[in-house]
Amino acid sequence: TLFAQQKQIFAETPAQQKQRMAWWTDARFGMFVHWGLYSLAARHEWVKNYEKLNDQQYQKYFDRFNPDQFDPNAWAKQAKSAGMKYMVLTTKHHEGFCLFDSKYTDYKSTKTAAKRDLVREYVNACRNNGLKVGFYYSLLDWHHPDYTVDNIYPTRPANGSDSAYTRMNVGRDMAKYRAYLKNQITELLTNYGKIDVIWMDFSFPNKNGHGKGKDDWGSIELIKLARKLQPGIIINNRLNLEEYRDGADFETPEQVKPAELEKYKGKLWETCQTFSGSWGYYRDENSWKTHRQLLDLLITSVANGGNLILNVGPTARGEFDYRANRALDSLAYWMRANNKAIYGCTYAPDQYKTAAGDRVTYDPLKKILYVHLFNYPTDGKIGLPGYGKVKYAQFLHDSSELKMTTSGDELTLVLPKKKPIYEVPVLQLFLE
Ligand code: FUL
Repeated sequence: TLFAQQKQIFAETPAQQKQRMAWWTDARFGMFVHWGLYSLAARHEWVKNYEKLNDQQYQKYFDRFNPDQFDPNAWAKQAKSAGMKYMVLTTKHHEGFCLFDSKYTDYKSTKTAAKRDLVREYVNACRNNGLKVGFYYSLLDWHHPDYTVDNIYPTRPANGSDSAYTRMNVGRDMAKYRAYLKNQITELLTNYGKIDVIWMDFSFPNKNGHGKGKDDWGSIELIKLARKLQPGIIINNRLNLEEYRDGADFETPEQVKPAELEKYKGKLWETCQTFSGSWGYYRDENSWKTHRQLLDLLITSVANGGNLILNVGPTARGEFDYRANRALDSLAYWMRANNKAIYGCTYAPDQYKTAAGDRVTYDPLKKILYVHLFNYPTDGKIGLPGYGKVKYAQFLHDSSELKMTTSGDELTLVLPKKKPIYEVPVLQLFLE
């Protein structure tokens, strides 16, 4: 099989991998945090690239960085109360600014008015709140003098022709940049205790014409290093290592619609999603997802056997946007009552279908089905064909009994005509 032909760089069987990742597959829900100098520009984390800002033009954000309201404990509390079990913070995004005290650069938070290792405080806050700790780390670096720009992801010169890129790369030494990556990954995975997830972003050498081999970030070396320094760590798939079966642990469908998640069924995956259209704080972005859309993403992820990581872009002062807080509070309210239908759950055995729009999740250890009613019936009943084996039924949020009758393989439940207060009420159906 293809699987057997794939090269192995980490001595682990699939069963061991499953065990190593058990907390993550149970957790189902995490928080991404994109924070950096772009938070001051407040108009997308790619602003340096999109607006073709050079280092001098971008320098003002470094000079003005002063996150006086930074309180990672407050972040972690918000994540925890929303029912999230892990966090992933951008220790360095594409702009190159480090939120940690790296020995290998001065482009870091300790050299700004913040004067602090923000990553260290974040790590402590996660641990103090019982959350698993994740690091995002960008392989792209629009600041490093040896990072080789290319045709697709450079800070483009305004009239960027191919020869202009070639000229920009004169004197840049990718080997030195590779050493920098290794050094920083070593710092991150050595100086902060046990790290649970590393989310490297992103390397696609030889793909789509990108790099044509010359921009190799040394992905295999980085993966080996990460596995050596933190044997329990979970690694995402953005290091272009698909031929190495244990190079990556999970797939990362980005900003996909709920309907597209079905094709990942049976794999290990986490969909990353923004509350609005940007990862970094974007003051004037107004396309915020509704509570219902967020629940759809969460529930549909679990119903297809995956995780959801929702992103917050804190302001330059270090606080969550009030719009993010409001969305998180609504999720907290729903999760408090309904999280049993999320944690440890996955897709249900095939026979359990739902009406269009509704979803079903399943707890395989407890043998409990959870039917998520996106379209609540107002006629006082619901028919569920294929659910004839159900032994007992109740609402999840208050454990109130739902009277049931079975005829053949169809289950019929009596529901109150008035929809419960939750945006998506959940039926809890016991198979044993
Ligand atoms: C992308 C990045 O370019 C975005 O800025 C963001 O970090 C997202 C999670 O991954 O590839």
